[in-house]
Amino acid sequence: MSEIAELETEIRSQIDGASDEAALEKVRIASLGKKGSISAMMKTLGKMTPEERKVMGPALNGLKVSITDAIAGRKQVLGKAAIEARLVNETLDVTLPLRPSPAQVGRIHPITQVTDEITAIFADMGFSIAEGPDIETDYYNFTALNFPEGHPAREMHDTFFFNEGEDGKRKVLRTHTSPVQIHTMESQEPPIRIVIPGKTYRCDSDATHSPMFHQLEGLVVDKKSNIGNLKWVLEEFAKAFFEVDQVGMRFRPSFFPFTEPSLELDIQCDRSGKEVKFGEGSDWMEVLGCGMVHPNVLRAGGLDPDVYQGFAWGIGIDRLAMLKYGMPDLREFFDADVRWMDHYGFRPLDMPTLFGGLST
Ligand code: 2NL
Repeated sequence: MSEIAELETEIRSQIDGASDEAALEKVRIASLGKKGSISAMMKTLGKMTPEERKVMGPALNGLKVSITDAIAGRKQVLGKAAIEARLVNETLDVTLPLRPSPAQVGRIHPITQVTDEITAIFADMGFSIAEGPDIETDYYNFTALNFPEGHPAREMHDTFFFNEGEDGKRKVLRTHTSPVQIHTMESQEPPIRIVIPGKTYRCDSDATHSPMFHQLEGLVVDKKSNIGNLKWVLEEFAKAFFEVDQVGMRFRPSFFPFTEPSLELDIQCDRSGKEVKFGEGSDWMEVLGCGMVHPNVLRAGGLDPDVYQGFAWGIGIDRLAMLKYGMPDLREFFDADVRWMDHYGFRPLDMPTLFGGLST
């Protein structure tokens, strides 16, 4: 067999043996490329006699054309095979169920939900939301709120104290959100209409007490704010929160250092059935504490009690969440158990609004 025929046989067997397009490209470079075997043979033409060249020239050209064609043919076959292999491997079963999105799986914690519900109600009445730090000075947590030093009322709050600071004083984890109202009175001219949701801390733990809990306080200060206004605000709140048209209310005298008079609000309820019904019935349920702001507290806020007067209230968010959504043990709120969250949590896109129905 001539040299050319031998080379052709060898290259054709390499072409047939190429299992993919990359391998075929290697064969092309090794034969037709600048340094390829066919190109090398072409270069020998110059050293041949004219007679030899007359025979070898057309033969080599023929080889080049036939190998080029063979590679193109093989390339087509391999390309088709590659697409077919992809079609087999990359099948998509469109009948499989979709994986749920994070917005479908995630849950809003009942405390967040109830905080959003309560703030939506007061925002609708024209209240602003105020916030402040969890770590407070003794002055803002107690003294400014009419708890004199050494006064037994300080013992009512099982306070978490920090170690002494450089000034020899011990900061505290706020035992209520009331320090925020003092900061607001110091920095803002009346009329003041604010609600303050937030975390509060007391050293206490059982089925209805957690060392970290949540409060929402409200404060109104103006020249003529009175207890009639307070009663209306709380009645509108109770109707909206418990999602009823009428609510029987009862105020009982109480004591808080920062209000005078101090009152506790009960709403009527019915516990005869499986679930508690709010707004009507023969039972009463304690909902919140309130009162007229004590003159000493107005003074601490930089306001003249002969010019201004105000009312305030404090709601335990965790307790209200337990009442409204029937959760028996407060400690489960903070266990971070996904099964509990799945059961009691709320869907993230169902935002509480007054027009949409708070809890739907
Ligand atoms: C309760 C009672 C209450 C307030 C909080 C308040 C704040 C200022 C002035 C006057 Cl700056 N009052 N807050 C008033 C009455 C009651 O909370 O038992 N909450 C769970």
